[in-house]
Amino acid sequence: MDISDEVEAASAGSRRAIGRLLTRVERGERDLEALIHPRNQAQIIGLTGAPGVGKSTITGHLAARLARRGRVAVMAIDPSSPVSGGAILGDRIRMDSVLGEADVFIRSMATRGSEGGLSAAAPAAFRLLDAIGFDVIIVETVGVGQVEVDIAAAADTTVVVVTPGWGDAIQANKAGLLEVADVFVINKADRPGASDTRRDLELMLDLTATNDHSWRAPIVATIGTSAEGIEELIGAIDEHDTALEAQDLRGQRRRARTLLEVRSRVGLVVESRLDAALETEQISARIDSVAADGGDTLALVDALTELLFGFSDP
Ligand SMILES: Nc1nc2c(ncn2[C@@H]2O[C@H](COP(=O)(O)OP(=O)(O)O)[C@@H](O)[C@H]2O)c(=O)[nH]1
Ligand SMILES: [Mg+2]
Repeated sequence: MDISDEVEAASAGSRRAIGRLLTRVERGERDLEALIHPRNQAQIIGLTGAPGVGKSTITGHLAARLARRGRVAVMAIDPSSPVSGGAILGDRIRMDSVLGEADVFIRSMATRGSEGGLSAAAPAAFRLLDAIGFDVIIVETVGVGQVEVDIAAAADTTVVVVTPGWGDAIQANKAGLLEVADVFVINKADRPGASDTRRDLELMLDLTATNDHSWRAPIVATIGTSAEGIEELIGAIDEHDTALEAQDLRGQRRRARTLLEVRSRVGLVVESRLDAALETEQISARIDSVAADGGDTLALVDALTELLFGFSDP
């Protein structure tokens, strides 16, 4: 099957074709680019938070309900494990157990040590999924690394999931999740401490400088295991979506995704050039000499910058 047939089949709903196209996107294949025409229609929902807070369970519930409105795709991004590994398998099990009969496309992406690659591939995958007709894209990322937070933050609506318990809200704050949250979920509200966590979040929101658009992230309590609060969560996501629309901010989110992808791709090029330069005999010898005799490290940095970009920053 050539690529244009694949695009056609994917648009018609073939899971295999969608999977193949996403693999092409992950590889950064250029031929695909000319064939996909963004509709800018898909609503992208990012879910992030620490491992184990219940993101996959909630994602499954959201996907099942939103599938009544249109075509839903889920991307589960895991920072560490290879595709066959534990966390991603856990994502699938958790999602499948709540999806029921819902027709949802699920794709797992592993970082496999290439974080830059992931932050390029994820926005590109959103573009593809939008182009081939998905109405909703839910992306689950672990809210620990910068890349994972960046990807979730580039969604139209970013949902930050925390659980009750001492300091969880504070951890989320430390990880930079407070600033990127459009909606907060306190999941596992069946456990003690949910109201304390809500109070902590409210306090931190009071202290966080609000940007000029007047959205304050609502806090929704959920119980993933029984789907309690999921309708309320969808309500909060819809409200944020309406606010984005009303304030003409959807384009800004799209710009953030474009920026993330472009920056990551250029970053990858620069990195590979740098790696190659570091391995040349000349530079390698200078590193040896600076390390051994305490030469001028900054002069070496200048030399490398000159080599890579044709200028050095004095
Ligand atoms: N007690 C309780 N457990 C939950 C709740 N939601 C999810 N879990 C459980 O928490 C564990 C981790 O859930 P998972 O969705 O995989 O979390 P993720 O790592 O954030 O994706 C699983 O065993 C879930 O069944 C909840 O509301 N209450
Ligand atoms: Mg998960």
